[in-house]
Amino acid sequence: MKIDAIILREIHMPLVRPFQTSFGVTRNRRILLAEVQSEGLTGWGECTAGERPFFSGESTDTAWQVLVNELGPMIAAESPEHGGECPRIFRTVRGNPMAKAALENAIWDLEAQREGISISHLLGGVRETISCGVSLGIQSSIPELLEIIEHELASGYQRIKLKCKPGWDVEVFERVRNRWPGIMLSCDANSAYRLRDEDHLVSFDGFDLLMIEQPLWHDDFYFHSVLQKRMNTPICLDESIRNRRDALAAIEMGSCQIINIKLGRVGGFSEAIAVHNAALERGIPVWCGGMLESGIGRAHNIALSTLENFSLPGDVSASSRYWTDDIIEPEVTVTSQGEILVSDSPGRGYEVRTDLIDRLTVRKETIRAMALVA
Ligand code: OSB
Ligand code: MG
Repeated sequence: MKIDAIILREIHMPLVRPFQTSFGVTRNRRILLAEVQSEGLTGWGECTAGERPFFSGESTDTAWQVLVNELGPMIAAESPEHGGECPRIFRTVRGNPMAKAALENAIWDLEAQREGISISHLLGGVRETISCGVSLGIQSSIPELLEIIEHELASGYQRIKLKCKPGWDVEVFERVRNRWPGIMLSCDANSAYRLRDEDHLVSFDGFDLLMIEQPLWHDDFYFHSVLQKRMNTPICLDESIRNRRDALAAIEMGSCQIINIKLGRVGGFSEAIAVHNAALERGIPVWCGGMLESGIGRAHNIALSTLENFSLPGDVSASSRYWTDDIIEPEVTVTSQGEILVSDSPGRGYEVRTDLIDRLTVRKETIRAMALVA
């Protein structure tokens, strides 16, 4: 499969409403897209790095530098046949998984189109529908949060995840549980707590939470294992799990009972499948996390979520919760049962609105293989 050109773009997309986590507020996304052209086909990938290096060490700007100077030229030179070859091609570049995933996932999209099957089928997916939950940011008041939850439940979403931090936790859970005793409810701290908060975290056990996501340090396994021994609520790791070896270490140490898989955080589909399989073999359920993606990243998240062990509702939700105008057609929609119907058309299953992307683009770079001098 000859790669004719790689086109990298940065697009700016304002969120419908601000999204607040324990580490900050996002109002406007700066998203990098990778378009890979090969023999008349076009694969697309999205880089899920944040605008600032708060979720992980990557940001839109670091990813741009690494894609333009390192990873793009590597793919142009090697013209991989399969998305699964990318980790080998990228092996000399350490870290930078979100930058790597943007290109690797575009190659999987191309490969699926060449084979005439969906990315889901190429990955070995087994689901025709996926179960959806929502991740709700920190709000300025509890009544505002309750109103949002009411709306999301009425839309059909199967699970509500609340972003939390010290000062926005037990009182919130109490009010939500009083109103909705039976809903599937979880929380995500994005590393907002420390060991001195142990007794406070153990008190979360009173709210029948499906899980608590990443309560402690972003790079920790050991202290999560200590905390898990004291808590009944299952711990789910997000930030800590960068690859299959991390998943094995976390499971073996008892640091978590559930794993959140994000394509960008683990470096693309190959490693996501490896983490999925490691968890499956050890009886640990997984679900697909989100990073405020545009439609391209969303389409890839949907394909990943069709693998067997994605047995809990994920954070993959409707385009309209984030964007007035998504860059794919049709946009992602969720049924009144809280499910996304998986497209079986070749590749990512959604058309890309290149006209809209052109209007949103603020920088663009084209990379081709160096012409051989005769
Ligand atoms: O930890 O899951 C997270 C968004 C940005 C950074 C980290 C996280 C999130 C979310 C959003 O929870 C989930 C979504 O995209 O809907
Ligand atoms: Mg998380």
